[in-house]
Amino acid sequence: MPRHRDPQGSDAPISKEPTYSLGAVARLTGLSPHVLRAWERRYGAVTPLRTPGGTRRYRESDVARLRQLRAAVQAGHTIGEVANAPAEELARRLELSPALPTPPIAPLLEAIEQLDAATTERLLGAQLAALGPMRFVHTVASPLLHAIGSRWEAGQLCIASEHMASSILRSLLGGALRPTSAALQAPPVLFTTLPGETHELGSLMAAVTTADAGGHPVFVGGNLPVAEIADAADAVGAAAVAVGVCHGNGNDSANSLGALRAALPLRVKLWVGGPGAGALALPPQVSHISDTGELERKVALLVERGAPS
Ligand code: B12
Repeated sequence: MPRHRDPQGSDAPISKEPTYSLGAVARLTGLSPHVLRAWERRYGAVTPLRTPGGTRRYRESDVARLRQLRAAVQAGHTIGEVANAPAEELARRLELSPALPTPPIAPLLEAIEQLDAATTERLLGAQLAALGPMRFVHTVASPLLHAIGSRWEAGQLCIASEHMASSILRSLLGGALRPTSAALQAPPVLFTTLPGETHELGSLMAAVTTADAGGHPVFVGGNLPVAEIADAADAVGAAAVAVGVCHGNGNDSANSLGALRAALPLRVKLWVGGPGAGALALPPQVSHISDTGELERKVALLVERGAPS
């Protein structure tokens, strides 16, 4: 059971589920601590738990509601209108709100097909600067890679085009990983892929998500032997190792994960994510992270505790 130390005395657990501090919720929702307190006090938007010393502790349901409220406000509603709306009504209002425009990927695909590296780099760089790393990952890089995959599979795009685009994305996303000085204080999370898995961009994108959530990702590239991963985790003092499985190779991936789990001290968490992860028979003490939200929550807990637990 997680124990949350109350700075004013008691360290008794106040909830069976994980709970988050004000600072962690600010990072998870993008709302400042000031706004979080104001929405609670003035509008009763959420009512966090309190430790015996009075410190706020937010449940996952509070975080989910605050994210929904933030999205509603961004879509043009006032907080007063939506603060006490039931979740279904909020979801309906959000469905009716005009979505943020998605940048077109057609010009990018054209440049990639023509092996025009300068234009590809310029277009991608401009979108990264305009959207920020997270929106860039979800609205540009990810759909672009999936489109490249489909075209390649259909024989419409050559391997050189794919390699060129992958290499440009790798360097742009690598630049987005530069940690802030605050993030450097957080326990490192090592990102890589298992031996034989050359798809490393998904893992790099998960590392970008971790940086955005206030964590301290260390991306070491993919296709690493198990002993190398364990040594790298030791060298950087990783609190968690996050492995991306894309193509996967069934039993081999599961066996490598088992060997990696055995090679890491138990205090180091082992996380696995990516499109091929769900189908693997996971060894004990290996957690499947199914989506970005779950990764962000795990990172927030890690940052808050400051050390592996
Ligand atoms: C680029 C690419 C390559 C590049 C990779 C370059 C690089 N440096 O990474 C290269 C050329 C090396 C390559 C090789 C191959 N590829 Co390839 N490749 C792709 C492509 C186009 C993009 C993959 C990618 O980067 N996706 C990145 C993002 C967009 O997706 P994602 O992985 O799902 O990641 C997201 C989440 O899942 C999550 N996530 C990912 N990892 C992690 C980890 C953690 C811890 C967490 C929490 C979350 C998380 O975060 C990401 C962002 O949201 C895909 C097409 C596709 N549909 O994805 C094919 C694709 C994956 N490749 C495919 C194939 C078949 C191959 C080859 C076998 C081809 C061959 N015959 O040699 C080899 C496999 C080599 C090997 N053993 O690994 C198939 C896989 C089919 C399957 N299901 O098995 C695909 C789907 C293409 C297709 N449509 O057929 N490939």
